[in-house]
Amino acid sequence: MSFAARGMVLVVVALWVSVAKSQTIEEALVDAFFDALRDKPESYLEQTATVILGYGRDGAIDEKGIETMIAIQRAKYRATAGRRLLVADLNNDGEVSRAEIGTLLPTYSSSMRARLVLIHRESDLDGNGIVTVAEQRALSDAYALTKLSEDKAADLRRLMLLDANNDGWVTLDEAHELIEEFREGA
Ligand SMILES: [Ca+2]
Ligand SMILES: [Ca+2]
Ligand SMILES: [Ca+2]
Repeated sequence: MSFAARGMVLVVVALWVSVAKSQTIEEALVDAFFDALRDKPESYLEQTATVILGYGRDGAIDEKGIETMIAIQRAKYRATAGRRLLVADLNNDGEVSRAEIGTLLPTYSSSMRARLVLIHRESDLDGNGIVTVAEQRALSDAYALTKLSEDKAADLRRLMLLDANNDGWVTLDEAHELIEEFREGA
């Protein structure tokens, strides 16, 4: 076998191993999801109801609805994080300078002063004293991802596993029936 052909075989094997591995991880996570469902059926039923009532349509939720929910919640967290700093954007140019922070500080209580200074410092990624729109967005995004992490998002997406009749929609009845089955089986 030529060197190139051997290289190709290695790549194919490596890809196969990584695909097999990722499937195993996803399978393990699916198992964990159903274990959690068995452990805390009420809490899952409540979570599913919240998702369906908040972001579903006609008493059901689909994949798109779950994605919308994730996007809306992350946007809210970004807005919360952004507000903390944008209150100091006194000249409304979208950026927050150290001078603007300095002007605002005396109007704040001592604990709030410390918070504002720390947020500004943390957000000023290149340390030039000005938090630009891009820096602000990066920090807000990071905050949103700590509040609604990829793991948590994956957990929400797994609610689609409750779609017993496989029509692409999870109804509260489906969630309820499945949880009842678990309860009887327990
Ligand atoms: Ca400004
Ligand atoms: Ca900066
Ligand atoms: Ca269904």
